[in-house]
Amino acid sequence: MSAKLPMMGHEMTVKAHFPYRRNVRTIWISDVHLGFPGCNADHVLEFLRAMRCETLYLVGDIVDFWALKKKRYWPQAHNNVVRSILGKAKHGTRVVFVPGNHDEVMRQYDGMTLGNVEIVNELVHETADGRRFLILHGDQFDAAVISSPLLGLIGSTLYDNLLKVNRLVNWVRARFGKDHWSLAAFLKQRVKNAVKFISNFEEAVIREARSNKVDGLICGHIHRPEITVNKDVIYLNCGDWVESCTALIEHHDGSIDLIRAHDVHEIIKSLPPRLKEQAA
Ligand SMILES: [Mn+2]
Repeated sequence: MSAKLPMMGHEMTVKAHFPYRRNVRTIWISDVHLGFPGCNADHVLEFLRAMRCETLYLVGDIVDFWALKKKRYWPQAHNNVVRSILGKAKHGTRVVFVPGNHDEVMRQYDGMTLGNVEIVNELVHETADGRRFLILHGDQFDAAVISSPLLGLIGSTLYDNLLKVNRLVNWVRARFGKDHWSLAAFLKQRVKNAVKFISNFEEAVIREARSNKVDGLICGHIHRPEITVNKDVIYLNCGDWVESCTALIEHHDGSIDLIRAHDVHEIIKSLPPRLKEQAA
């Protein structure tokens, strides 16, 4: 299992004389889970405002209809994320929504364009350097990994409770000046079955990419950001906005990186006041 996370190299360096708005060719985000209390909507918003792209792919589980069904929860910050996305769609960004299992109600609108947002269940993206990547949410591979107990955990009450405990731990840690720590990520890394689940998932992804004769596959679903080069196919996972707060970006030369919202936040924080305003 690769732990390679090429986070933020030189590409996010901000020149002080340059207004902060990062221009990239493509952005992929997934598993935002709007409507779920664990969603870090403020980070999503800050990230979306700091970035500009030609194409924005929403790779599923953007709105968490499962959570909304359990409890109606929709704060202003969640509205703002929707507005920001629709605003981009209105002002020239191609926005493509690839529904996930938590927003699978949208899958029936496959092929439609609603309010400038294209809804497509799966599609191929071609990078600037001519590589082809299949994009889908990733729950399609659940059948291949059905033996895993972790699978049932994602979206369950136990998982929600784990995240609640995690938030409490981080509240305490923040008071003592400690860094953010992800309990769920910690558990996922350590539980043997979880590791097996993730490797099974990756194997399923790689098989699918091969059978589609594409250079790689981009998905979300398992809340684990990843870029793994696997001989003939590349596996890319956007991560999520409940724990990792990550996105995939394609630069204008066609190269793809994972970036962390945390790093975007640190850059914005360090900007002079005038630039900070522009970044907001
Ligand atoms: Mn999902």
